[in-house]
Amino acid sequence: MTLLKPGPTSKTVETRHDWTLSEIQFLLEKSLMDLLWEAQTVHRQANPGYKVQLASLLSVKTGGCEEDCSYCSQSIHNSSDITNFSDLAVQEVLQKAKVAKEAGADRFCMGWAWREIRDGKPFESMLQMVRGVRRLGMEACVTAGMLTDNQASQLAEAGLTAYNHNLDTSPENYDSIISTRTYQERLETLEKARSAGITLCTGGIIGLGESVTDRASMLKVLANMDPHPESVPINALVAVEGTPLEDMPSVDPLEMVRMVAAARILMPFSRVRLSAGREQLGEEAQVLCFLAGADSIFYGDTLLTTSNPEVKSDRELLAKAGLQVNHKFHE
Ligand code: SAM
Ligand code: DTB
Ligand code: SF4
Repeated sequence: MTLLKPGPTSKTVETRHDWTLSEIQFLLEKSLMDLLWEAQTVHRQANPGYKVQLASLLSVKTGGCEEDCSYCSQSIHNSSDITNFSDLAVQEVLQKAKVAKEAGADRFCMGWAWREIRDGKPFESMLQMVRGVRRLGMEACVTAGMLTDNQASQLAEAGLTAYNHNLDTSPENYDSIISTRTYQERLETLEKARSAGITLCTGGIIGLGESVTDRASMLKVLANMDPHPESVPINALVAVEGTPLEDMPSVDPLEMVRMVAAARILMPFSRVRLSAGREQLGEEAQVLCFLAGADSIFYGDTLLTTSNPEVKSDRELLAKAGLQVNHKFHE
């Protein structure tokens, strides 16, 4: 009996930046079996071995944000209960980064609930945090709203690996979700980070009430960036009490699988991050997302203000699925 070993196929992966809306919508609406096959064909060539990056997330400055993002617990326009948080100091943050590294993470992402980065002491602390995380040998990612060219170059100089700023949804659906910042401003923020030599982490959320065409349209903006964003987080809405979207029905897990698969096909060499909403997905759907091309998760018991699967259960899941991680776990 001849055993067929799984391995790369002879077809080479093509990287394109000219995807049309109808091509992308066609992918999203394809038979799930065909979509998964196509995504796997790409993923096995781009990421042989199914390595998964573990990224830990920490909210450094929580709540009180002036923006009105209708999904977000941290907006002053919403009434979610997040009163127990206080801003974290440099040493506290670096201690948490060290713990995350020892737990197996190799990327540390820090969040500030700001409309835009402010100069002065908080920014100096941010730079120190970035330097400290890099000194630990981890990738450092910051998400803190809009930024200036000068701030972007200082962050680049401090060694920042990636700047996270999500598109969230399609240009067409955007105004129904956020009114205090424009889509164009989001694109300009990404451009500033890119010009300073920082890699981009940008993606979006499903489950906001958008149509399949909206999902395709958001993916089109991402996939037609040249170069592609190095990291593309796909979030499922976590419907937080006190936000206008608190009563949204939870996302069908297979819709996440479709988004991940489409993102993988469109951006073969980007990291596709299975982000918020994993608790609602269940193990089987997460495994399908890994098959479809997800190659990173947020790892740690909390996201920014909401919970995430426990480290222990994530380790078990990765082991059960036979996925490789970049670092060994330190018990
Ligand atoms: N204030 C910064 C900004 O908006 O860029 C950084 C923090 S913000 C919380 C980062 C991203 O997390 C948002 O753009 C959004 O895509 C995602 N996010 C926030 N709340 C979420 C929720 N309840 N469910 C799913 N994703 C969420
Ligand atoms: C991203 O796309 N998702 C992460 C990270 N980038 C910053 C944030 C998810 C937040 C989920 C809701 C919360 O915990 O407040
Ligand atoms: Fe503020 Fe970011 Fe939340 Fe929007 S998503 S309200 S910008 S913290």
